[in-house]
Amino acid sequence: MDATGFRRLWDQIAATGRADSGGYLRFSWSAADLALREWFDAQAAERGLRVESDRNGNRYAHWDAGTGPGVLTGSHFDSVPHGGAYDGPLGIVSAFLAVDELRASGFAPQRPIVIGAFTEEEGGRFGVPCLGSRLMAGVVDPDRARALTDPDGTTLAEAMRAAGADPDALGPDPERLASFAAFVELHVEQGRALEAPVGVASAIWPHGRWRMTFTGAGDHAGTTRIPDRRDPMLTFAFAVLAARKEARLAGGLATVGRVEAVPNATNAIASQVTAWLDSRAPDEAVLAEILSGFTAKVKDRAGRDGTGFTIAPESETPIVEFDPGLRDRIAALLGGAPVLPTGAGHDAGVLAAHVPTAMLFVRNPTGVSHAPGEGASDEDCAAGVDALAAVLRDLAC
Ligand code: HGY
Ligand code: MN
Ligand code: MN
Ligand code: MN
Repeated sequence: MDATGFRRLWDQIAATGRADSGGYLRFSWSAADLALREWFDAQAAERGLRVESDRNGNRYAHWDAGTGPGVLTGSHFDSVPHGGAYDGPLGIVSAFLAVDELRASGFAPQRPIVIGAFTEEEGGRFGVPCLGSRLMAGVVDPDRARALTDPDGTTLAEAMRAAGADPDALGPDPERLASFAAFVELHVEQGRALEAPVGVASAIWPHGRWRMTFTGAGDHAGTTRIPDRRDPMLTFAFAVLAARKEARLAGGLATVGRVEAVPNATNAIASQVTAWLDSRAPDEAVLAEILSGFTAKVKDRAGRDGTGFTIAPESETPIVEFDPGLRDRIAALLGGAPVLPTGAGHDAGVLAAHVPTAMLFVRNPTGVSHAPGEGASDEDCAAGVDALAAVLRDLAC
């Protein structure tokens, strides 16, 4: 694969869902998502691949060859709000190019090769990450999923119906899982940890997201004396600082990147603040230490502020250690590619509990992700395609 060939296909979707910020607004079941699905179908048709959707809205392009369970590769199209171009789509574009490379070499797979596009991986619209793969794996309740709402109050069920999909079909899909012999997800690296063009994932850090609700007494900003206030924004501000401090002390990560205030008025003391905590750590013990220290300190502060504080998990992912045999086989196949963990969640982290799974990382020179500055060079992306083709060849013969 050469960089020009990668760029040619990459540029076909570069403008889809891009905002003035340079980031992407690719939310599941939105117009941008439907356009990307159409692009996916057109790419599949160009290659004579059989396209289908599963009951959970994940899409597949099948290279029907050989017999038995297939080798799945792919990733997701959706982004966080104003996210980067590569997180997700790189794995899908690379999969099509890897199939091209295998076919151009005359390779005849002994088992099917399937390109997959998972829906709502980021949880950027409906709040639960890896929703499509989690529904397939039976780890998210379909009724809960159907009722999930986006920031405008639209439910997943309504969004799917508007897109011509059937939300009543949502549910576990063990047959689909059993149809995969392995899953390899290629993904842009999202830290600053990969010095070589391509790396292999060893693990996904345990991580989760928690919904926090701070309650107090709404009142007038100009007439309410300080001692008379029960201001949830104050406890919220303390919580943001406490999250950072607990994480730093424990050796993990904690982020508060999303907040909603009621009534969200400049001249009114808030009556309620809702915010989300994202925390991740190298192991479960550190993550538990962050959460317990944080929760205790914020509860204590709420008591002193006269406000209410509740925290509830929205999604939690235990540590994922990828199949060491597959991991080492791939690293060796790629000439001793670096092996490294990631703090980012992926559909591969969900499927790893059901299917032998591996991840390939493509170098991200800025290390920036979930922001417009996310990037990867065409040369490294082309190297990623070559690596993916080599891995698919190895697994499908
Ligand atoms: O949030 C994550 O770790 C992933 O990008 N969904
Ligand atoms: Mn992401
Ligand atoms: Mn991703
Ligand atoms: Mn007034």
